[in-house]
This record gives sequence, C-alpha cells and structure tokens, in this order.
Amino acid sequence: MEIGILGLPQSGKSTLFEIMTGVKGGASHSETIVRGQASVPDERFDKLVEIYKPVKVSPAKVPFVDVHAVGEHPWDAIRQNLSGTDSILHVVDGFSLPDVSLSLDSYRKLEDELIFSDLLIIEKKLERLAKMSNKKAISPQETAQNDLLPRLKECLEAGKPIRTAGLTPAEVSMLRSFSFWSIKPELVVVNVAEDNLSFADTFACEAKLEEPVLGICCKIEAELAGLDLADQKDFLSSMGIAEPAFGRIIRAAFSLLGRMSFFTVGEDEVKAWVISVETKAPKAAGAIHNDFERGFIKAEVMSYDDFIAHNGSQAQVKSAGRLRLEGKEYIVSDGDIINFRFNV
Ligand SMILES: Nc1nc2c(ncn2[C@@H]2O[C@H](COP(=O)(O)OP(=O)(O)OP(=O)(O)O)[C@@H](O)[C@H]2O)c(=O)[nH]1
Ligand SMILES: [Mg+2]
Repeated sequence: MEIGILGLPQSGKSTLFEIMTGVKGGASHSETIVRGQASVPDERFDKLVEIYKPVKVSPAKVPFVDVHAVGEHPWDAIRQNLSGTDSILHVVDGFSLPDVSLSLDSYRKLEDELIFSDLLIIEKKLERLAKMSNKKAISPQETAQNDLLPRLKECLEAGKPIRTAGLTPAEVSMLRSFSFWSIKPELVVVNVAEDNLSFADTFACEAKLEEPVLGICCKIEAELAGLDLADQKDFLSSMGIAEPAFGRIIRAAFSLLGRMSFFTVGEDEVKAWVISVETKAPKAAGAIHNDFERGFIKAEVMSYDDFIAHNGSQAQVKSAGRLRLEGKEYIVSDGDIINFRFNV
C-alpha cells in the first residue's frame, strides 16, 4: 500500500512530500527515491487522545514515495521506481504558469505519457496473442485478457485512463500483472501561487475530471510546517484558510487507497489501525497481531459516536447496552473502538 507522487519536473512534488511526511524530499538527497509516512489527520483520534492521555500516540499512516528524476530521461527513472505503487498523487504546477489552460496542458502531458505507456503494453500483448498459432496453448486467463484488452485499448485511444473504463474488481485483479499506470486510482493536486489560491477551483471546473482535485499552496504550507501549533492557527486565519490543505490531501489519499481505521484505546496507547473497507473482525484483529486473528474469539465493539455520547466512558457505554460482542462475520466500521478477545 503506497502512493507514488508523480508530476512534471519542478512542479513541487518534493515540497509537498516533505510537508506531508516531514521527510526531506529527493532534491536535497542523493537518492533518487525517498519514502515517508504521513499521519492521517482525524478529529476522532485527537478526541480519544484527549480523553485517555496515553503514553503513546499512534495515528493512522499513509506511505508516500517521491522520486527525484534527473538526467536526460527522467521519465524512465520515474517509471522504474513508481511502477509498484498502488495509487498516484499527480502534482500539477499551478504557480509558475500564467493561466489555467497551460496548467491543464501540463496535466494532460503527463497523463498522456501514462496512457501511451499502457497502450504500448496492450498492443504488444494483443500482437503476441494473435501470433500464437496453437490457440489451444492460450490459457483461460489469456483468453479472458484477449476479450478485455481491446475494450481497454479503445478507452486509451480515446485519451481516457483505464480507471475510467468501469472495470469490475475481478477484471482489475486479472489485469494486475500488466502493472498499468492509468488503472491506478489518482488524486490530482494543484500547487497554486500564494496570491492565486482559487486557481485550483478554476482548474477543477475546466478539467472536468473524474479524479478528485485538491489545491494547495506548497509555499505557504512549507512555511507553516515550521511553526508551532498556536502560530500555525494565527497564520492560517490571517490567510483566510480554515485547515491546512495538506491534511485534506492526506485524508483524500487515504480514502483513495480504500482504507479506513478502527481504534484501540487505553492509557498506554491510543492507536488507529489501518484496514481495508469491508474487513471482517478476525482479519482486522490480524492487523494487530497474527495471534489475534488465529485465536480470535470475539470483538468487543463500541462506536466512536456512542463512546462520545456516553461522556467518553466505556463503563457508561456498557451499562447503556451499547457495548457489542461481535463474532467472526462482523464487518468492522470506520471509527469502531475495539477490544479483541482471543486465545492461542
Ligand atoms: N512560487 C512557488 N514556488 C514553488 C512552490 N512550490 C514549489 N516551488 C518551487 O519550485 C521548485 C521545485 O520544487 P520541488 O518541490 O523540488 O519540485 P519537484 O517537483 O520535486 O522537482 P523535481 O524533483 O526536480 O522534479 C523549488 O524551487 C520550490 O521552491 C509554490 O507553491 N510557489
Ligand atoms: Mg523532487
């Protein structure tokens, strides 16, 4: 589970990466690839920390990868290093270009590279399949691919990414070995100038993308990251900004990956565990430890809302009959507070 930061050279990728993860980006490192984790801002989590005042605080994290591509073929380095990522955060330069149509062109330029790269893969595969003289040697998997790939080819030829082709989860899974770029979920982030904060909205209106589009002024938010919390608030309100944009971007990236969190609480630690949506209780327990999954008995669950409605007291939740004992088939909800019972 990783999000690759993509964008044309000098669009602000490393600046954004550093704001989100606190890890210095590629430009100031000798490595061409840098990994970092961003904490997912969550008011519910903050409230639980306030209630328990734990020794250890462990928010949900999202891993990002930044590539600093130099030399004559930066695209090759990017392709090599980001091909294994699960989704894409596409950074668009919205600060140095004088109008939205130029930013849109730069967005399209990179998208077209991704689309073209996928198209080549499909053409090669279809050619190979067509050449196979002994049709019986074609596996059932390849037969299915042979049926599906022409549809994707059409989609790419129309300039549209594969993710817009309405594939079923089974089809997506069948296509995994191709490592297509344009199949990955994408979040578009427009890096705007400090005197033109509405630029991202104009971009979103004109681009009419299916992908979510968020704006950020990396320059302002990089300055912000250097301040303490109280100064950050003053700074933001003086700029007329309610919440730092990087927090919204991390949250959007988190949901782009199809992830959610459940909490474990106590005076030792309050922790947000990251699981896929639609995860059943034993598998969620396995996120904590294999033994929890292997020896799963029951999950003691209360919803975050019930916990808060009962004054942040587990005892009150229990006496109100709102503490549930859930079994193996229970599908964990976002924000559940869980205590697993297990036996190994
Ligand atoms: N004016 C302005 N400059 C910015 C902004 N964001 C980034 N920059 C500048 O743009 C340059 C490139 O920023 P980086 O974050 O290194 O861009 P990058 O996409 O990682 O660049 P490469 O890795 O070389 O492709 C730096 O000199 C930044 O100071 C912004 O919001 N406004
Ligand atoms: Mg960089």
